[in-house]
Amino acid sequence: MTLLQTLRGEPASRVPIWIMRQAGRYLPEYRAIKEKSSFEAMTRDPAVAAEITLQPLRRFALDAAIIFSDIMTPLEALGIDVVFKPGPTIAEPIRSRKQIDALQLRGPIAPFVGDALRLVRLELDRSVALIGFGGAPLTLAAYLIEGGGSKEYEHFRQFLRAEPQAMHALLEKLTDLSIAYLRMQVESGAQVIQLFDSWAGLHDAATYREFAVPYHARIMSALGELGVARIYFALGASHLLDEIAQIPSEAVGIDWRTTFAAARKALPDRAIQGNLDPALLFADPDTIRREARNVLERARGGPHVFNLGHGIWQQTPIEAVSRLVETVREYRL
Ligand code: 1CP
Repeated sequence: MTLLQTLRGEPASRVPIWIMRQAGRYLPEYRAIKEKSSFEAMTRDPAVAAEITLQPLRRFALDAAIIFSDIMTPLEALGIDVVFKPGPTIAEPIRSRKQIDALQLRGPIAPFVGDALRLVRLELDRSVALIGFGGAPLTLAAYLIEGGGSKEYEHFRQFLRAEPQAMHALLEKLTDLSIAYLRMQVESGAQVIQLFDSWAGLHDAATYREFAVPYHARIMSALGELGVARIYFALGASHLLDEIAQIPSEAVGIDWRTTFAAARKALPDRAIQGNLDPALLFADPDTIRREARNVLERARGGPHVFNLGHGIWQQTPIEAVSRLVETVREYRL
C-alpha cells in the first residue's frame, strides 16, 4: 500500500496521491445525492456516507479514501447543535465559562462514522488506504465561539485573550472528545488519521505554543499508541513549523505558501504532504502537468505524499483532476 509505505518511511517506487475534500461538490454524482438530501442526513446514513466516500475512487486512481463526514460531526455528542448551510453554524455560540462547564458527553460519539468506515473497507481495494479525520481543537473552538466561518474570527480571538483559562478548559474538553472519537475511527478500520488545523494561520507562534501544541500533541500521542499513521495538516502555517515539529506525526501537510525546503528543514523526520495550489486546477492541461511535476521535484529528498495545499474547489473541472492524478502516477522516484 503506497500511502502507508510512504508514511512509514519505507521505500516506494512512486509518490502516493489523495486530494483533500476529494468526496464532494465538484463531482456530479455527489451533487445528485445532495439534491435529494441534507448534508447532515448524508453523513448520518452509513450507506450513503460510504457511497460518497467511494465516488472519487471510481473516477481517479487515488491511493486513499477519506471518510465522508465533517470536522464538526462529533460535537453533537457534547450537546452542541450544528447546522450546515453549507458551512457549519452554531445556534448558540460558546461565549462564556458557564457554557463550557456545561459541555459533557451525552452518548456515543457519531457511531455512524464507524459504521461507514466498516462499509467502505469492505468495498475498498486492498491497495487503497482508508483515512479517518478530525478537526484540531483550536480550529473546532474557532467555529464554536465564532458561531460559524468568518474572515477574522473576532469573537474567537477576543475570547481567547479575555478568558484564557476558559479557553484552556474548552480545549481540554475538545481534546478528550477528539481522542475518543479518533480512537473509535481507528477501531472501525481507519489506517491513517489526519488532524485538520484549518485555522492555524490566525495565530502567532507564542499563541500556538500555548493553545495548540499541548492539546494537538496529546491527541497525536494517544493515536501513536494505536499504531495508526498520523498526518497533521495546518493551513497558512509557514511561521509555525517549529511549533508543528513538537506535535508527533508521521507526516505534515503544508499549503502552497509553505516551501518544501522550509518544511524539510523544520521537520527532517516526517513525510511532507502537499502542496499544489487548488486554483492551479483551473489552468490549461500543460500548466497543470508542469506545475504538478514542479511540486514532485521540489518535494524530492524525503518522503512525499502528493496532495493539494487545501481542499479542492467546488468548480474544479473533473478533467483537471484526471490530468493531475495521471501526472503524479506516472512520475517515478
Ligand atoms: O453542501 C455541501 O455539499 C456540504 C459541504 C461540505 C462537505 C462536502 C461541508 C460543510 N463539509 C463537507 C465534507 C468534509 N468536510 C470532508 C469530507 C470530504 C472529503 O474530504 O473528501 C472533510 C475532510 C471536511 C473537513 C472540514 N470541514 C474542514 C477541514 C478541511 C478544510 O477545508 O480546511 C473544515 C474547516 C470544515 C468546516 C466546513 N464544513 C463544511 C464547510 C463548507 C466548511 C467550511 C466552512 C468555513 O470555514 O467557512
